[in-house]
Amino acid sequence: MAMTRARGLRCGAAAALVLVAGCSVDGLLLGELTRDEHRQMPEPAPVTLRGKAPGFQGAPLRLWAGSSVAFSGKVDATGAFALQTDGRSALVGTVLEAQSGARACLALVPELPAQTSVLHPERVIELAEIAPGALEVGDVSTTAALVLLQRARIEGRALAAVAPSSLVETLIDVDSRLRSGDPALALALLAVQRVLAAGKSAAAAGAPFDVSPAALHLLRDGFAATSAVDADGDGAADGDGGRFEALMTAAASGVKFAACYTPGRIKVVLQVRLASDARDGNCEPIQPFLWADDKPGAQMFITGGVHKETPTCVAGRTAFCLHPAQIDDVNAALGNWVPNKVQMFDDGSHGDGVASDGIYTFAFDAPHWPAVAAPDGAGVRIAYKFTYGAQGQGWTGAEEFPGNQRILELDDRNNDQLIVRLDHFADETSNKDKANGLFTGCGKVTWAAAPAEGCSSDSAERAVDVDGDCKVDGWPSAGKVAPLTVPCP
Ligand SMILES: [Ca+2]
Ligand SMILES: [Ca+2]
Ligand SMILES: [Ca+2]
Ligand SMILES: [Ca+2]
Repeated sequence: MAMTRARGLRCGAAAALVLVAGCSVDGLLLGELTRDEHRQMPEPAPVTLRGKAPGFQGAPLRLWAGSSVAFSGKVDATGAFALQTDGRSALVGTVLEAQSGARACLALVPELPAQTSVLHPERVIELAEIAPGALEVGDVSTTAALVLLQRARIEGRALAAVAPSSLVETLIDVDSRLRSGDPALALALLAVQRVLAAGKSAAAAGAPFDVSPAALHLLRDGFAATSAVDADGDGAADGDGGRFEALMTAAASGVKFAACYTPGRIKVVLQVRLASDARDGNCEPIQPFLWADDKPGAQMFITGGVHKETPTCVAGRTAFCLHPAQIDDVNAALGNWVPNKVQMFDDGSHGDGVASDGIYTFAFDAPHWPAVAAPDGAGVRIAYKFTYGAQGQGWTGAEEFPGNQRILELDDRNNDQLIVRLDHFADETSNKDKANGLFTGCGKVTWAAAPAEGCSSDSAERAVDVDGDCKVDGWPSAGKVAPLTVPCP
């Protein structure tokens, strides 16, 4: 009876907001509600992460998401903990830290799920069940966490940008190799144990580890200097975190993020940088507001769809082609050429790597095959354009340039199972299709499989210059977007 009553109330509340998937209780998924920004949604019950951190009785606990603390709690007097999250956030690639003075232990948490419904009761999840090797937060889990963190740093990725299933597989691999005495991992474990021992020194100051992606060293220089730690065991105090870092890098170089990828589909990450100091492909300053208005409160949007030169499936071509339903899906994801409808994000959400860095992100899933595998070398091709304006506004005063579109072939050039394309807003020298301003080009842009003499084929993902010195810096970071994976067989 009570349940029926609760359902009735729930339904009424939802109907009073905006219609979401009808008024069925089962349709009241948090994802739906949060996506549509229903502010008055009821709070879900918390999700609680439970585990053991022996030796850290009474110590504070922090759950790090990148460089910020997502949730915090405390280890109890018996060395156990129950860290409560709000049940609203699905946390991927976080690092749990128990810290007592200058001692700290870590555990990598591949994925801490959100509640799937506001009706679910509090959910308790055991750390050991979701983080292989983390039976307790101790030296072994610390070593595994640091090695995976270092692996991600080597690859220029955030832990959150590695698929949770890959983190799980890799933790299993690292844990089994730690137990079987893999030499590089054994040295890493020994280094962690020396850091833990050095943390007991009265002179040691501060938390030993820095798990933020931008950390200079995983072992803080300040800790190394005050604790006189000898992580590499050469008999001399290290002085800074460099020796520890080298050991973690050596261990991480033998580790790979194991993953099996979703066949036939790929995650596409479109990014645009809006900045006054950006330079175009001619090394000339870009004027971001040549066509768009620089209005207060304007937001970044993307729109586009499947390019008409994408092979479609017909009687004579049944592979390396798109079916009408697939074309409709991609068109819908990209906003089907309606301007100022599909918002991009620069607040660290929706896969955006860094909040407020002027790089806006939009990520979606698309059908995919390697272009080189197709008989005519054609992959899935899309066209798109950025607009900077108000939700629902038309093209005028919002689009980066009129009469043109940007073109992109979904071809994974750096083999990271992602298509990542970083453009500068209003850059008329990049993949702008018709009136292209690149001095070394021919005024238009071609597909890679159909090059034309003197023309640019800047129509795929590519390495970029992000700091405006006109020298390419490398592949753009995918931010927090992970490849599409399936559990490995
Ligand atoms: Ca040393
Ligand atoms: Ca950003
Ligand atoms: Ca790629
Ligand atoms: Ca550069």
